[in-house]
Amino acid sequence: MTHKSGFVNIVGNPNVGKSTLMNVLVGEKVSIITAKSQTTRHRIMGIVNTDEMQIVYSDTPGVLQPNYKLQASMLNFSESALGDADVLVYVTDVVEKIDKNDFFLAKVQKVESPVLLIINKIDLSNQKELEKQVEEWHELLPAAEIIPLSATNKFNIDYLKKRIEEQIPESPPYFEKDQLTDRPARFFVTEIIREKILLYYQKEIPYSVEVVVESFEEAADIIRMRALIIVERESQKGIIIGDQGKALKKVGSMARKDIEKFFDKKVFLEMFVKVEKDWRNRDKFLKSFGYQLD
Ligand SMILES: Nc1nc2c(ncn2[C@@H]2O[C@H](COP(=O)(O)OP(=O)(O)OP(=O)(O)O)[C@@H](O)[C@H]2O)c(=O)[nH]1
Ligand SMILES: [Mg+2]
Repeated sequence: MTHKSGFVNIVGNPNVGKSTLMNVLVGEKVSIITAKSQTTRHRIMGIVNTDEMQIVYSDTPGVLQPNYKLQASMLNFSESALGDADVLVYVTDVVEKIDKNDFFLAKVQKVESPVLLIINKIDLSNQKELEKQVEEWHELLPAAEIIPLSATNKFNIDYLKKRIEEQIPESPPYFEKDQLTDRPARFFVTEIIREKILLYYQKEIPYSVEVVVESFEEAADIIRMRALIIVERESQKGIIIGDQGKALKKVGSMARKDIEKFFDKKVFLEMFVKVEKDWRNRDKFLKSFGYQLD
């Protein structure tokens, strides 16, 4: 029996639904999803295994023009995903402007692997509008197969899966057959906490935050963990903690519930806030948080 294995890399502008699609394709919540753009900051792999096939999906940050080093690293993750894809999944949606970030689209036009162009969120559109968009995209990426779908409504997902599977090359598996992701458990703890921060705080706050898990101890009936929320300025620390610590307590309790679901175990979560001035531009911090620099 021949075995197929390959990398399916999901790229596109912020907020078009890349992570939503990734989770639907993998069948697990590997990536966090919020209505705010720049939710995803890393390249995250989600692996789907059957006896005959292993598909390694990569979710990536939304494409942006970097204003600080953290964003430059986010763009690096997206660009790296253009180079090693067996199948490239370029996601757009029915509301974004077609020429947004055309510097990245120019790179997609040069990719040699097959490209599936997903027009997501068709639940927000109508037949006439969609037909017009399909035509416009076809002009821009003539070699790509265009697949309109709705990730949240799971509409047309089976067809996308079929087209992906058909284009996965023959190869031995790249990862162990029982592996679901390339990330350790702690990574998902930081992401769940960051998701709650994105949901709870306004404006610049979520973008100035990094989360680090300092300790993670698993006992028979409980996992004890200590997380550090890193901010750029003293004033942000005050906002994160909130009046009498109420804000931090609320975020901690929302995060704990989801972490318990994730591990299917009781969790004790302690959270602290620390200021590391201008960390988003400092190599030392970025490296230690797992961001690649040039
Ligand atoms: N109406 C509708 N909303 C969707 C659909 N797919 C995703 N969304 C919403 O779009 C928003 C962004 O979704 P994400 O999956 O986080 O988007 P992303 O492309 O990963 O965003 P970044 O990581 O910030 O680049 C969320 O509020 C989703 O619920 C869809 O098919 N229809
Ligand atoms: Mg995302």
